Amino acid sequence: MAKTSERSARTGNAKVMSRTDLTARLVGKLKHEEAVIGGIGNTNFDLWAAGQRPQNFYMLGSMGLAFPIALGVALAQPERRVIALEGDGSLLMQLGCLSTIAMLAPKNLTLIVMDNGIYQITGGQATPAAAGADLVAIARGSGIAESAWAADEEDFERLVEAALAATRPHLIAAHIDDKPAAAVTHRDPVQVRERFMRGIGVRAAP
Ligand SMILES: Cc1ncc(C[n+]2csc(CCOP(=O)(O)OP(=O)(O)O)c2C)c(N)n1
Repeated sequence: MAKTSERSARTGNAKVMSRTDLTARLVGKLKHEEAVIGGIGNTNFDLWAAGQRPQNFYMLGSMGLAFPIALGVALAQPERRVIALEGDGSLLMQLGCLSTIAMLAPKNLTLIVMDNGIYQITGGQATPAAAGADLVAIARGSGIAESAWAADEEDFERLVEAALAATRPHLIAAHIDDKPAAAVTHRDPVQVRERFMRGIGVRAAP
């Protein structure tokens, strides 16, 4: 497995950051009932820890579905901004979604990849990202031209602001450390679904 410093050099010397901190910075910018889809793994847990907004959907169970679910929400609700958070291992399992997103090009979709180079939640095994797969290069090659590594926290915030004002999909990748998430999502799939459906206005409150 390549050392963190080698991986950073290959991805433009992106700083290794905290997923918990970046997630809180992202959520702090959301003022318009934006939908946020958290993928399985620690992206989900840190989204939960950053505050349980009714417009958050917490994917539990299958890897690689945050971006596809977010694409569906973005197409169904073009007036709402939609953000998806995914781990590198999960995205690498579902790379085809990138070219589909590029082809459909929703104006309101932002993709964020938290790349720690490991399948952290199942024990820290190395992902192909640790061996050299560059998720930004893959996204660009899939047709998402607006794809970038966040160099540091300020750059991450700048990229998020640009993405939230954009009219085509953006992908932001961040090198993150292997610290555990700040909380664990409460596992109640029915509640997760119903709260989200009400949160995005497609289900009336009981
Ligand atoms: C289709 C599928 N394969 C395997 C698993 C087991 N599994 C759950 S989370 C996970 C690792 C996720 O890695 P990543 O997306 O990089 O997130 P991290 O754990 O690093 O936060 C694995 C292998 C699963 N849930 N679904």
